Amino acid sequence: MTQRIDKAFIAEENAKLAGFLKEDYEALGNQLARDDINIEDITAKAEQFQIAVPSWGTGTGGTRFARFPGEGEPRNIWEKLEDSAVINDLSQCTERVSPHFPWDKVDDFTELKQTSDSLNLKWDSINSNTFQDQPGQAHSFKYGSLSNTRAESRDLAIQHNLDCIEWGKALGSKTLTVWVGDGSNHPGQQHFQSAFERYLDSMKQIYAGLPSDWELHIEHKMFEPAFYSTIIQDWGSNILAAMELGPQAKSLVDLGHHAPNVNIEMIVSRLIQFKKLGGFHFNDSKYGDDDLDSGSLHPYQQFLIFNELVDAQYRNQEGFGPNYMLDQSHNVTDPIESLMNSAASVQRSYVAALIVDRKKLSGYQQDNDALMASNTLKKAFTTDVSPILEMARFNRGGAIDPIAVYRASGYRAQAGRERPNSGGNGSGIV
Ligand SMILES: [Mn+2]
Repeated sequence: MTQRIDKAFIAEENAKLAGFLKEDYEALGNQLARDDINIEDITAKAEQFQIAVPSWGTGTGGTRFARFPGEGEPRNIWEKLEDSAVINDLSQCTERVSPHFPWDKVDDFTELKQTSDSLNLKWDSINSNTFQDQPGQAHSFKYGSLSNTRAESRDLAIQHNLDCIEWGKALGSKTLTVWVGDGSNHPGQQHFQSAFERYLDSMKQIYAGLPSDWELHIEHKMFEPAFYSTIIQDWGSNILAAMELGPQAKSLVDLGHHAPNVNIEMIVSRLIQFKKLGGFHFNDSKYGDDDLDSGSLHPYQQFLIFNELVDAQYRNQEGFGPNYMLDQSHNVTDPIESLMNSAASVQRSYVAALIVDRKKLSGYQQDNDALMASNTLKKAFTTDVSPILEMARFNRGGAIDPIAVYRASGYRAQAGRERPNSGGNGSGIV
């Protein structure tokens, strides 16, 4: 097993930066105090923030053209857990891993749970996979899974999701996320209503197998692999399905799964209002489902989404408690570095949203003072909250500068020596 990064090494590296952090933290604390914000309160909340890492994100991603494997890629779920542990040890906000089945399927789930426990990791939402055929599969998903016209294919897809629930129970998960590639590529290929009825009928059978303390998250996506229509195309189809299924069914928002320029933060608000926001897949994009690193292109959009989330928290909105997860594809960076960077980027949006003056904002909204309302958000967004993020990590025993410590540790080179023959490992192209 690859050695994790030693705690003493993290402390040694932190010692080089602790003096600067103290100065920066004090300066920011004084700045926030002018607006009656206690920096310690914000830091305490930052320390509680958690975002899950996708197991498949620890390997190099790819496109439909090619995949360029990286050095020392994890070859199985055990090695994905090792990398996830490194990410969490340094970042201190990624204690949960979201698995994808059957890619991460093992013979002994008790052993897998024991391993994750030993690495201080927990399990987030279980992701089922009915968007590809497995070797030797009796009935194909070529023309859809849960909405397939043939009952044999639908039954296979339903059973796989029920299996995922059983595996998830063994791991201590409480959520099943269902995304299907079902749809059509030609006008007329599919009868829209009949296909949606078949999908709902299948989902009802999965919902019936859900333990009472679990949630079923439905993920929408407007295109790909079906390019004319998809069964759960948008948040409208998504919430309709969730409402049809029942209170344990909620909608999941993947930032890259919308039409260009859609106002995602408003969708988030609507889903919160009707107790249907289940969770997020964070990533960023310029054109479509690019799966770029979170906050790399549209940090303000990410902040505006968190503005809605923190607002719901602030108002103690009933039924609010979404799962946060990264869902990215790392093609040209070290996945461990990208995941640490992205987790911190999402955490930054959360912290910035915490320092929005909500009383003032509400007053400006009531008075229709558009400029000052907008400036109130901008003021929080443009405040550099880096010292809070660094202090939160430092207080929890993580790294003040995770990327620098990771690079200094030589972990990747060591993984390269210990994990030869990287190849088809179920990473990336999702
Ligand atoms: Mn996703």
